[in-house]
Amino acid sequence: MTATATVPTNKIGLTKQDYVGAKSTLCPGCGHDAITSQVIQAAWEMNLEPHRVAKLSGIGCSSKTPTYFMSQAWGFNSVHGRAAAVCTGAALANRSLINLLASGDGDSMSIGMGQLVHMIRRNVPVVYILEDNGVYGLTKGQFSATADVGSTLKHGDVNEITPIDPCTLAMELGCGFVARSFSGNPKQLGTILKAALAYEGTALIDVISPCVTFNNHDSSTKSYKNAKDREMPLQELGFVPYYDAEEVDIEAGEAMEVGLPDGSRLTFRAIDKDFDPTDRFAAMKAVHEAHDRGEFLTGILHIKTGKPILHDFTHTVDEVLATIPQAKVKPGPEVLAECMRELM
Ligand SMILES: Cc1ncc(C[n+]2csc(CCOP(=O)(O)OP(=O)(O)O)c2C)c(N)n1
Ligand code: SF4
Repeated sequence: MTATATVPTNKIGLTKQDYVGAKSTLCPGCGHDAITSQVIQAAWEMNLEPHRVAKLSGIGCSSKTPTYFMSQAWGFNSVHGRAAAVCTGAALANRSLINLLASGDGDSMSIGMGQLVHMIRRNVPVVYILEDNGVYGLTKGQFSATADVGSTLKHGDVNEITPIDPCTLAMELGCGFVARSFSGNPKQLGTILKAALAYEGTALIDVISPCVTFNNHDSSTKSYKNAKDREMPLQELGFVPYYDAEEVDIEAGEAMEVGLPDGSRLTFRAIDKDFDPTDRFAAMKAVHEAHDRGEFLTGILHIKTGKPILHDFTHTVDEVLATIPQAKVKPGPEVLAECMRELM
């Protein structure tokens, strides 16, 4: 007789399969699908309740990502560049939602830039995954605003325009969780995603995610080969989830530890000993300097906990807005008449 294999479940009794979405229709080998796998793994390990998750996106190959994870979560595939605004609205309407947003460098850094910067200023609670391939994949591979100077398109066009770095931009705006990873580095990406889920406020993760169809040739700085050669991890990251945080001792040594709002703990064993992720200005400088050397730093670039978030600024109520009775939110005719009298 053969023993029946039991499928592992997480703390809320769900299997990893419960976090999977529809089958991907992206090109085989697209970096975005490697990111989806890590989102599924992190959501499962972090015991997310699917009915509490809002998946938001704009338009682009990257913006299809939410379709490929957590079928049972709420999804809103908005128009190009508007995911941040829709997410801000969702957060205001229901503060118990866990917001997961997937966007592209085209979606975020051009048409959606205004939305993104105001989302960061307001510190909207969201894990913002920016799937960065340096091109507009969906519309056949034109340069995006993150393309490096000197990087070429498949047919030889050279980008001459200075790129925008989403991470230094986010740090400039005061974002308290800024990370960069590479879709070819699943271990690091998975840890960063779990830490972002344990964070409160906007967590921006820029993930270099090669477009195998339009931007994976040797003279592109965002090809798999170039990204592998140029990636410089800053730290060996460790994550102790909230449910183990009491029991697990952090190894003594050079590891720095940051407590996260949900009780989880993030540890950093520095590879670059001079790098301090709590010092935002030093982090911005280090990112720029690495870029000038032709490298890109990965890991947690900046972290600051305890910052006020959207709900502190706007004094949102705990109740889900849609459940508040009309009589409580709609001023009656007397209030309206009083307003009119004041205006006369
Ligand atoms: C208002 C509007 N303008 C332009 C487009 C065309 N468009 C669709 S996706 C896209 C860019 C996609 O690039 P990116 O966000 O980097 O995602 P990727 O496909 O590379 O993952 C553009 C310009 C559109 N859909 N809507
Ligand atoms: S075109 Fe590029 S970004 Fe779009 S699915 Fe294909 S490989 Fe991915």
